[in-house]
Amino acid sequence: MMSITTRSLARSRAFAVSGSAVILALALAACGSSDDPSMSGMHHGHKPSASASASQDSSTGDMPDMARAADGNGLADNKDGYRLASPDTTLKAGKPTPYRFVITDPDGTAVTDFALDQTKRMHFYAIRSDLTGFQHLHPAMASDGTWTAALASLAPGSWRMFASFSPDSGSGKGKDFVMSRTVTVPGAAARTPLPAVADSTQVDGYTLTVSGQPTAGTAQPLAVRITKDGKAVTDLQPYLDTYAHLTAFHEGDAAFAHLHPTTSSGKGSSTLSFHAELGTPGDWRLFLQFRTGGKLHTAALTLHAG
Ligand SMILES: [Cu+2]
Repeated sequence: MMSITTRSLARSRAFAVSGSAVILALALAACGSSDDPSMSGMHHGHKPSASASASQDSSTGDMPDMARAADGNGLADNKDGYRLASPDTTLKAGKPTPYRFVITDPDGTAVTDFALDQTKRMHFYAIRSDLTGFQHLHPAMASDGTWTAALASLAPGSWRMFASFSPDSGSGKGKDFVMSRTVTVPGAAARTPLPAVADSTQVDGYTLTVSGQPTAGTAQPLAVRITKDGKAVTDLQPYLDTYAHLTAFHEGDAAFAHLHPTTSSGKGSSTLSFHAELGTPGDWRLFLQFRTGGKLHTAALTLHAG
């Protein structure tokens, strides 16, 4: 289902860090069937089409190419002539392991020029087919364009490796891409059932409570409140230039959705905005990363998009 029109609806979001509560307001649009990988890279604030998410008032129709606004699901390994290539189709289980890859341009040449996004030139995600094992890494690039993601130990099974980037030269300059490839980790693979849909979850002593009901095909705000010992958290620290980082994967195909809040800090309060692309109905596993006391926390929650 197309949901281009929902983009403009997804624009009133607020992230309020008030004295009493931390509210992450997410706007969940449904563009997962769309065709523009940039739509899934909403955190790429340098991209014009993503600028709406950085705008307080996004009522303007700033998507000149609405027809392309589909398919941000990241399941393909190529787009617009660019390609994610890797020699690593099988990785060993049970120990830290590197995953090597290269991004090639339409000429087949390795791309070495990438734009900074959220302080990084490459964002990398690993997820097992049952949506366990989430890893969010920032790989290092060799001078020849070969990236190496230093993966933590992988459980046996089928994995999907996502690269999210924006070339800084060539025909892809200014575009946001998300691509993925699968990797097999040999061994006895036990499938973990997706945890039930819930409106709260806990991590490291923090409780995250979600309110709002995302609906595929429409924009729905989703608020996440972070508390500890019953009290609202007020000591969120910046992580990748923002106060929270949200990634989501769709059950079944591991389609990708990515949200970064846009932050504007004021006296005693911050406002973060999210824009999500949950285009496919079904259950999504959300991974919300935030930082306090110098430590990164990753909470997970199953959300249903009807
Ligand atoms: Cu990242």
